[in-house]
Order: sequence, then C-alpha cells, then structure tokens
Amino acid sequence: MTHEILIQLTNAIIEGDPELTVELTQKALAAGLEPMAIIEQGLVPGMAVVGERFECGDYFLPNLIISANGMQDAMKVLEPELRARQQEVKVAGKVVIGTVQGDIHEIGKSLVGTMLSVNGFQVFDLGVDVPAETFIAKVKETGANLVGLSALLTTTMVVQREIIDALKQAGLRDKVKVMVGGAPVSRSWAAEIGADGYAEDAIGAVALAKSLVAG
Ligand code: B1M
Repeated sequence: MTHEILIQLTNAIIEGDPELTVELTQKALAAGLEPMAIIEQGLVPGMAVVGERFECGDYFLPNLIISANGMQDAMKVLEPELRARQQEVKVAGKVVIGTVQGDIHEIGKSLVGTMLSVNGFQVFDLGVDVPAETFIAKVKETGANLVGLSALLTTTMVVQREIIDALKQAGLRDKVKVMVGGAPVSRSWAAEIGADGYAEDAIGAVALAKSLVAG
C-alpha cells in the first residue's frame, strides 16, 4: 500500500502536478514512510524521468520548472521531518556549500545541505550561481573547514576546478577540505581537479563530510 503512494508520487512529479505532489508527500508521511525514502524512492525517480524526457525532446523547459517546483514544495514539507529525526546535536564541522557560478540547479545542493545540517554540521548555504569570491569570503568569515561545490551541467563542472584554484590563490586550500558532487561529476573528475572527495548523493555526502573532517 505504501509502495503505491511512492509510485503515485513519482507520477505526480513526472506529470508536473505540484499540488498533488505535496498532498501525496503528506499522505506518505502519515502512512509512516521515512522522509528519506519518500525523497529517494518517490521524488528523485520522478525528476530523473523528467530529465530523460527533456533530453529526448518530449518535455520542454516549463516541464522542468513545474516538476522542480513540485519537488521543492514537497521538500518544504519534508525538511522539518528530517530535522525532527536529528540524532546528533554536536557540531561536526562547518560547511560552506553552493551551486557554482553559471548553474542555477538548486534541489540537489539544498538536499545535501539539509542532510549535512541534520547530521550535526553547521551549514552556510550560499544558494545557486555562486562565484569563487563569494565562497572565499564565506570561508574567511565563518572559519569553515569544509567547502561543498555542486554542479549539474557539463559546462559548469569546470567552475569547480576554478574555485579550487581560487582557494589555493587565497591561501585557504590547506585550511579546508573540498567535496564536489552533481549529476555529471564523478570520482575521477574530483581527483583530476584536486578535490578531496566526491559523493554521488546526499547520504554519501554526509559520510564523506564526516570522513573528511575526521582527517
Ligand atoms: Co536542468 N538540466 N537545465 N533544470 N535539469 C539537467 C541537469 C539535465 C541533465 C537534463 C537533461 O538534459 N537530461 C541537463 C544537463 C545536461 C548536461 O549538462 N549534461 C539540464 C539542462 C540542459 C538545463 C538547461 C541548460 C536547459 C535550458 O535552458 N535549455 C538549464 C540550465 C540553467 C542553468 O543552470 N544555467 C536548466 C534549467 C533547469 C531548471 C531551472 C528548469 C530546473 C532546476 C530548478 C531548480 O533547481 N530550482 C532543472 C531541472 C529540474 C533539471 C533536472 C530535470 C533535475 C535536477 C534535479 O533537481 N534532480 C536535471 C535532470 C537530472 O538531473 N536527471 C536537469 C533531483 C536532485 C535531488 O538530484 O540535483 O542530481 P541532483 O542532486 C543529487 C546528486 O547529484 C548529488 O546529491 C543530490 C541528492 O541526491 N549532489 C551532490 C548534488 N550536488 C552535490 C554536491 C555534493 C555532493 C553530492 O557535495 C558538495
């Protein structure tokens, strides 16, 4: 029965129905499903199909926008639930996170930020389309020990490298660990640009961040 709700949720994202997406998210919570299962097994698969349909020309930009709105509205319902399940309260580290300049994809970055936050990290989320200077200024201001760079486009992955280089030039590279992620990003790309680690999803990002701050 609960499995059925997740399928309906995936379809609501694919069909671009934000109201129904929120309604089904609330229904799934009421049925006792874990917020992370709702995200990973309901919402994210829907976004993947929307992306595939866009890629092959069946969907257009408005479809991406309306489905993304549905996911973001659902995340507003789920974030307090994720926080309510927070077990660790001590600060595990300070993270400055953002989607790199030229890239306005927000959902994955925000999910990673939320998961780090509910797992004890102090998160400074700079938003999207963030230039290197803003990352550097925030690291200096907060004394963060971790920087998270999200990129969803093959054309903006290169900005991750530019930001790592800018951190070096600012004399900050040995003070922070850098983690990278986003759909086109890979472990080998992370190694090539001199990042300290790559995570495929939000759960992986938490594990990586913990291992990086542990030294
Ligand atoms: Co765009 N888009 N988009 N888009 N979009 C993709 C990324 C695309 C793959 C779709 C496709 O063609 N199949 C494609 C990129 C192709 C490429 O470069 N290879 C694409 C394109 C082409 C574009 C435009 C250029 C379209 C156009 O204008 N013609 C344009 C670019 C705008 C820009 O940024 N300058 C564009 C615009 C948009 C919208 C604004 C309409 C919208 C975003 C709205 C928003 O965020 N508020 C949008 C959307 C929704 C998508 C898809 C469909 C879904 C992205 C998403 O939210 N996924 C996407 C297709 C896809 O990815 N399958 C697509 C759900 C989210 C939970 O997953 O973001 O992957 P994701 O995050 C994951 C992991 O990647 C990882 O963990 C997250 C959670 O599990 N992760 C990290 C992410 N960041 C991390 C950081 C970490 C660690 C892990 O450490 C720091």
